[in-house]
Amino acid sequence: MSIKTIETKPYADQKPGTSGLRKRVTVWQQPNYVENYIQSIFDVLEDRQGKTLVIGGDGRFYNDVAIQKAIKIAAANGFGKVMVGQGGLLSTPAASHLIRHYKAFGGLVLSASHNPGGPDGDFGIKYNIANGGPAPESITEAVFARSKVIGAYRIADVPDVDLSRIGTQKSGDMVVEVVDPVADYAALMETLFDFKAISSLFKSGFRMQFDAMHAVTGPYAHRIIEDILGAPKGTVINGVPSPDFGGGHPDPNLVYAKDLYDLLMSADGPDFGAASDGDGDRNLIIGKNRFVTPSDSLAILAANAPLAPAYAAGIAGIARSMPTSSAADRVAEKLGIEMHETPTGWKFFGNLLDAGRVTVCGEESAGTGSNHVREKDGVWAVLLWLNIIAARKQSVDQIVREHWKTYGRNYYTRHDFEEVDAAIANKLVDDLRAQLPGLVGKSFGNLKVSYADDFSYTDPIDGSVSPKQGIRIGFEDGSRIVLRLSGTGTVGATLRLYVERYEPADGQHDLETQAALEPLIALAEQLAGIKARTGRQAPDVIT
Ligand code: VG1
Ligand code: CO
Repeated sequence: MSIKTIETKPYADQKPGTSGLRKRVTVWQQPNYVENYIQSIFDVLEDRQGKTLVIGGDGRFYNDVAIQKAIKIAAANGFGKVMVGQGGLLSTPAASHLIRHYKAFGGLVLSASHNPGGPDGDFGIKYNIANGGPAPESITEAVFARSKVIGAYRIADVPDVDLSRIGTQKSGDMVVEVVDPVADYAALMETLFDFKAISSLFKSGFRMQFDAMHAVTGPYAHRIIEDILGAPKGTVINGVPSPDFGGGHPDPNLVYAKDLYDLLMSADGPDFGAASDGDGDRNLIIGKNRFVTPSDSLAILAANAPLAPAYAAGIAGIARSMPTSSAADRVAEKLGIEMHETPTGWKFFGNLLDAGRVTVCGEESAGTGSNHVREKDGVWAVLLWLNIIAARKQSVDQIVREHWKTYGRNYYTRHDFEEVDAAIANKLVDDLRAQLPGLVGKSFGNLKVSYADDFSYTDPIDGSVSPKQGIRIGFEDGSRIVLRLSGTGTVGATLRLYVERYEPADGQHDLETQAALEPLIALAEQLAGIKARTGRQAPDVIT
């Protein structure tokens, strides 16, 4: 095999964010941009010689170009084998499963997840380690450091691999195995859930709509929900992955999946609605006349997990990202199990899952998952909901209401201000941080501040410290205001404001969410001045 060493100049901006490196496609199209980044990853990985690497992506624009480069660079860097999804496709959780199942060394996930695609959209690359999870900060920081000084990359001078053909080929001396992206993942799901009970549910006339948003979960949902579980054809819509997600925005929230929401709120709508994001790790759950907030979904899934065979013996603990509501904390308290609050991003759950300290994890951004893989998993969450509905023989609305009657309700919302001037956003956060010491003990109306800090996380397993993970202002009644900057945006800065208020089990559970949180939203504006400083009238997205 002929291996070329190509001289290159470093780029200064290859700093991975919350979940890998995400940039506009036009940035990735610069000379050697992809090559530099992948070589920087490989440069910090010792012992890769002869090992197996999993590669797959969400099928977005540039996936096909980047994947061929990745294969040739892997061949030139001594990997023994690359396992890649047919057509270059693998959902993020399926990639995580393949890495674990075949004991691969790691994997490259080509995705910008919920960000829009197409030639003017975003592309991204993320490295996952041998446990199947996103690389921890120690690795992502080393990759960034390497990318700033890289002087050359190695690439095999070989033809492209035919990714349409399942089976084994060669890229130079390296074996390339093209696999069915769905088969192993579907088999895993079958071991976790009561497929018989879910099939019977569909046979009894239960109606569902799954919106794959023209993204990667289409093939997974068609195979598992329609072919294996027997839901009628047409249950899955927008099920063919397209490079620009059909021109849409593959973020399953009430703004971009509004059609699904409207359908579920209509008189003759189905019983259950779900959607997933670009790379298949997020989920949206909507029952007939009942939207389930992701934070509530985490709590409900954790409380009911033992109804699914995989978790019948109970769960060891729960972890949630810091901005996620504390609904799950109340479940953990009742069950007497461990509860962990981690920074935003799935990489912080890996150690807790590996150590068996937690079984179920979740984020307010519509990510839930368990110890079956090391990523959040959209289809998994949908199947667990179906399993719970089949076992409890109740509607989503009934399940949610009973949950609130047992644990109380955490009213919760997130307001996103996107593409804000980065200097203004940073100053705003700095100024709020400076106010924090003076806030503790202060009262605003009937809200008394019990703590105010910039969240710092010490990993209980490896002791690593991640400071400055977002500002938290907690009140004595359990209410909370959180403000942080997004680490996945690609233009300017995105400010995320998270607001939460607790209403006890015998309290008011039927208030409209924004109205219930209005005093806290107003207080956040008084303290941080987002609208005043950015000139924005309203958030771009409310979830
Ligand atoms: C967002 C979410 C976070 C999630 C991350 C990756 O990060 O808030 O919860 O883990 O996206 O999700 P940020 O830094 O923009 O707030 V995915 O589905 O885009 O990989
Ligand atoms: Co995603």
